[in-house]
Amino acid sequence: MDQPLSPEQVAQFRNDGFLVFRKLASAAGCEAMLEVVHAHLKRAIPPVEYEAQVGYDGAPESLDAPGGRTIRRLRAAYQRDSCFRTWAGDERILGWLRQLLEERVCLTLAHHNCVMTKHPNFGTATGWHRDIRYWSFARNELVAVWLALGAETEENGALHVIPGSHRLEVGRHQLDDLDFLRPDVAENQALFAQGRVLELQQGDVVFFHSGLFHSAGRNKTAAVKHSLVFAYRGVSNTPVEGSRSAAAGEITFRA
Ligand SMILES: O=C(O)CCC(=O)C(=O)O
Repeated sequence: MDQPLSPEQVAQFRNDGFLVFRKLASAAGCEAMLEVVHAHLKRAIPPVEYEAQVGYDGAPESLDAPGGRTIRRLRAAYQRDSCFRTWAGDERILGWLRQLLEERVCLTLAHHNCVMTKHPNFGTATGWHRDIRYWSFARNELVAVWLALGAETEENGALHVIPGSHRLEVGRHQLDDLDFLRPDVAENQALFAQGRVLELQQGDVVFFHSGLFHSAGRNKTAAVKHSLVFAYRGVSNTPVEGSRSAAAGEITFRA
């Protein structure tokens, strides 16, 4: 590990549920990854997820509807190319995750493990949610590592987070059928008011807790936004047997 997280950074993560690292990846590294991303998007190299399959509000109705084949995620990023594997195994990231999770870490191949794209026009917004909602592990203690391959701004659909919301208890009545926070519930409106946008530049990274409520808007610019996202867990935080979280396996790292 280059430099361990300071006690202040560890305390900030525990309190806020996220940490931002500026310029962690080099411009050259991001551009090399973008080259691979563009080639895979162009040929729609599987596995991919289309906007029509995400099914969020405003998404095209079917694959054959206008915009239906807009790619939302290049799945299985780890398996796609060595540039993504090298990033996923970056010693600085693993060291910091080890500090936060207080044990050796592994990367779960079942969740995130993708290049998220947000296209103009057909790229849909994502409501306020916790990643853990569809994940099944012994504990709600995973960390997503989100790398901005280009600038992420309010305009092109940057992440929004509610600081500290990984520590909140929310009632069933606050959530809709897909476990998004319901916009029509007064308690939620008070939460939304605490949301803040995480504007990122190329190479910036966000670590965020699997219980953190986050959302993202539409892309109102003319250029596609690309982010590489992996999820990590402590080795003792095993997936529930038979669940989707257990289905794809994991990558364990030395030390
Ligand atoms: O870029 C977005 O719309 C948000 C993606 C996200 O939060 C997720 O897939 O968990």
